[in-house]
Amino acid sequence: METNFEQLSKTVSHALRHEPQFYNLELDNQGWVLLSDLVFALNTKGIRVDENLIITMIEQSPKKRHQILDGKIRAFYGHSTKKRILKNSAEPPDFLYHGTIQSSLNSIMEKGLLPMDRQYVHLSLDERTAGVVGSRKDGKLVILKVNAKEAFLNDVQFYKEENGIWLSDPIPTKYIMN
Ligand code: HQG
Repeated sequence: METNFEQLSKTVSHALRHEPQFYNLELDNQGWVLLSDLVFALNTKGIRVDENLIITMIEQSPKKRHQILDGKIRAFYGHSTKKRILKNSAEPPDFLYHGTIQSSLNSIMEKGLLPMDRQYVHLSLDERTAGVVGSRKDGKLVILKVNAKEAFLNDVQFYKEENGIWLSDPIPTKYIMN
């Protein structure tokens, strides 16, 4: 049977970002679990995978969502677990971008950019990538320019992931340009 890699990617993200406990998994403080434990956990849920299939799924994915290192696997971003995943803080470039939709704009311009259901705000290095992120939602795309360096210099924490994605703590309105 041919593997549906998109579905497998979603399932792995579900386990590693949102509901590890559903699979009897426990993420360490950086979000890692043993790859062999993940495979075992998925098999007990009736999902027939082995380590090679997961490696192939990651390799063929157009988006870098998961990382394997030293026999462990983690999701790069997107966590919603109660226990906060630790990220490496870093000094951001002058500007970062956030793709969203028109109907969220008033709230963002009132309350700032918030992580909502996730642990961190998601930012992109360029407008094009932010456009792809924002376009996942129904509604008119809006790309916000974030005065990241200025925010950083005023104690807003930023985090750089190895796949080029930037995360941050909540961004107050004064650093957001529409
Ligand atoms: C919005 C996907 C109202 C925010 C993507 C966004 C990305 C507010 C939504 C990654 C707000 C949260 C993350 C406020 C923020 N009031 N709305 N104050 N502050 N928002 O999905 O950034 O395919 O949690 O603009 O491609 O869209 O899953 O975050 O619209 O990489 O790998 O609240 O998830 O990657 O939505 O996307 P999300 P996001 P994957």
